[in-house]
Amino acid sequence: MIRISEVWVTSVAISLVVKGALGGYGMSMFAAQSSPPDPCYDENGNPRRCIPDFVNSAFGKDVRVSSTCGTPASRYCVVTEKDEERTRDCHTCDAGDPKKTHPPAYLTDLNNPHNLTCWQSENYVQYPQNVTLTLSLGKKFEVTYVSLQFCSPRPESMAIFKSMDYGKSWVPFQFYSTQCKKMYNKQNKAAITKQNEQEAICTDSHTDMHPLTGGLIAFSTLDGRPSAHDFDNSPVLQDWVTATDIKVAFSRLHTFGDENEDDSELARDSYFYAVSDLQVGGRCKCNGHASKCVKDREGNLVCECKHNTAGPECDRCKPFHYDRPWQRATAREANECVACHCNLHARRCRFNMELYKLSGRRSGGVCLNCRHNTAGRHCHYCKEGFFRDMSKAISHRRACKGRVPGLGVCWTHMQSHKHQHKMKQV
Ligand SMILES: [Ca+2]
Repeated sequence: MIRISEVWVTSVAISLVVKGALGGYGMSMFAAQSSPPDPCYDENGNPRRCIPDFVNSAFGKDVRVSSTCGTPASRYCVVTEKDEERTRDCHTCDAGDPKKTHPPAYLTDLNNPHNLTCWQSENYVQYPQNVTLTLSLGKKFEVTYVSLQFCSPRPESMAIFKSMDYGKSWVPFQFYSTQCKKMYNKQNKAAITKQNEQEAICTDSHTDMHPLTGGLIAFSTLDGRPSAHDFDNSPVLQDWVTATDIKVAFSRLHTFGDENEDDSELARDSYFYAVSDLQVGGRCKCNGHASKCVKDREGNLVCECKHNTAGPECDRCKPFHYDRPWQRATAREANECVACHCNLHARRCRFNMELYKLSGRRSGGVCLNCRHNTAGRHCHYCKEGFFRDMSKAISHRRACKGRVPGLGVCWTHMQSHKHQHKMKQV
């Protein structure tokens, strides 16, 4: 009876495993058959590094903005220049009119070059006041670039920040200013060396007031950083590109210097920030252990972890897979997590660094709560008071037997021997 139920449990377990594996690809058998092979394993089933697709992780996401025109409806004027002649065409920004609104959603909508949609700030929010755009990516990403396409002239000074803790703390990513020292206390175009790879720099590139519309600012996170070519082996740069949130702060508007003249109202209505497209290019961060990110039951974006890993970024080993320490996958090594060897007698184990080092960095798992009367690091021998039934493999649940009446062969044998001995004595 026990045997039958064991077989049944095993077959259920296998079917669950198969279902689980197929579930990763699609709901139906047909979908599973027609889907491509799992990029996290090679054709022989060996684990290999896998990474999610490169995406614009800002696309379609909400951006929190500190200032938007149109509530109430307001005038704004667009400056154009022709043959040194400057003209201003004035329009209305009205959040209540679909044709005249410039909401934050226009920052991350589909970017059609023939029909640009622009978010726009209120007029003349000038230094020391700033305008900020904050974007939550929902989880850790490895960011390759942050780019902004402007409808207005580019800012005279702006900063890009990142957060790695969902907006609790911020660190600078990059500064742009015509006056780096004065605005951000940074040297213009400081050199990046191996010693300061995780430091934001300031540049006066891309800060010209011209073009008056259509200018671009694109910050490439790894550009000019010495270890970029050896990213796999640079924890500093891996950390540098990691972000959960991106914030852009427009610090100072470019002006023609006419904002304090008699006709200053017209001039001030000409100065605002307007952006048609904000992009954050990168990959969902899964440390080389997942090929895609999916929404979990709570609607949070998480890695679909393979290689026996777990966690939102596949940043730890899944339970019972602690035979060696967690590691990020590299191009050469998948560094998959390995199950502890407990001979089917334990469900829990822990990692021991000393044992791992002693084994030549091969195995450090220690089984916990060995069952079926077994003991030892791998539940590989019988615990005190029990003896090994050599007719069964050590992984058999009855491999260890007790010396208690009615159960142990040896005991019965010994008792009968004693009995005979006693009889003889009598
Ligand atoms: Ca747009």
